[in-house]
Amino acid sequence: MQKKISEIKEQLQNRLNQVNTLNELNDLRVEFLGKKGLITELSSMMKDIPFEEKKTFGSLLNAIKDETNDLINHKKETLEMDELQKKLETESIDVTLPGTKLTVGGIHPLIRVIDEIEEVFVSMGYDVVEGPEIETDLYNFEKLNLPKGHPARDAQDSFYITDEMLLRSQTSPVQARTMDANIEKGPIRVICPGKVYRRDDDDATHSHQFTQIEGLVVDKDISLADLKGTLEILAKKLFGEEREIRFRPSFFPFTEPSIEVDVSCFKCGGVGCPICKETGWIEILGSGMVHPNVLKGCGYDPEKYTGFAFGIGPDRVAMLKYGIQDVRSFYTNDLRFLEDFNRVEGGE
Ligand code: 2U9
Repeated sequence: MQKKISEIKEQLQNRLNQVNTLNELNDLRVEFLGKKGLITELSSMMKDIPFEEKKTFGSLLNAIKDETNDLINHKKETLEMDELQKKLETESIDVTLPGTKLTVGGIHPLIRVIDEIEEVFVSMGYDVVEGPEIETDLYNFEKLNLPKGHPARDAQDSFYITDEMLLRSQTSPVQARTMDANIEKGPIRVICPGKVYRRDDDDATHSHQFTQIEGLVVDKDISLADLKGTLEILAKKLFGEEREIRFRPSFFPFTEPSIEVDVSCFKCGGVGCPICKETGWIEILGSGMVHPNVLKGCGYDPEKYTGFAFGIGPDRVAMLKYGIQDVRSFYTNDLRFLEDFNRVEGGE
């Protein structure tokens, strides 16, 4: 019997040395201590042992059971520790590694200019109003004193969808809608930024899609002096406090008188350089006093109310301010252009 126990012990030790996983260890436990295990089988021999030896045999049996349990449990602990160690090694986090860089978008140059202009006018109490890009002939032309047959509504210049619908060719219909919608026919102070569309062959200075910001003030006793003071503030905020503006007579169907506005060159200060084509002045804005027909057409009495309006092209302003040579770069979404611009303009 002693021999048998020694054999089992030796066998257990050999098998334990071969075990590498917890699953294998479980199989081994069944093999030795399970219902049909080697040690359990040994217990069944008790009935054949002479009475006087039963006690010794029982003690040996208990001892080998305890020893086997201890050895298996110890092996279990070792395997569990190994597993944990492996996990710690493979899943460890190196806190000194540099973080994953998140790509953050920048603000588009046109939006920067639009934001800047909006800020100037919002600080003077204007509302920012947006409107539809698909417009009716009525609001895009008719209400703006552009009757049918006027050269500016020539199909060459606009994208007509039907006889009565088109992609707006200017943001002016938004102001016309604002006047119409004002039930009390009271004062208005708005700027209207947005995309506009004209049939044009795209090149470095022309785009069939571009942006505009138009402004409209309607109130009692609004004069050209108000227009001049307002646009002077805008020019200084956009191009520097030393800037001056000058008026030149012009013609727009929706304003009378109509005025083009030049700003003294921000590059040379007015002495002449390539940016201002040696004139010292840069043409920036169109403006004028709202035509009485436009006021009337939108429900305002031109005897009681006057107003001024202006339009500015953020594309042109951005090109001048940031030295951008090709208007198409605003619309082609070339990341090299946008990223380059963001670096210059206080991105990363
Ligand atoms: C209403 C009444 C009057 C808006 C005006 C201009 C002059 C103008 C151009 C400047 C640069 C367009 O983007 S641009 O090419 N705009 O010259 N716009 S007055 O006059 C209005 C608009 C709406 C109801």
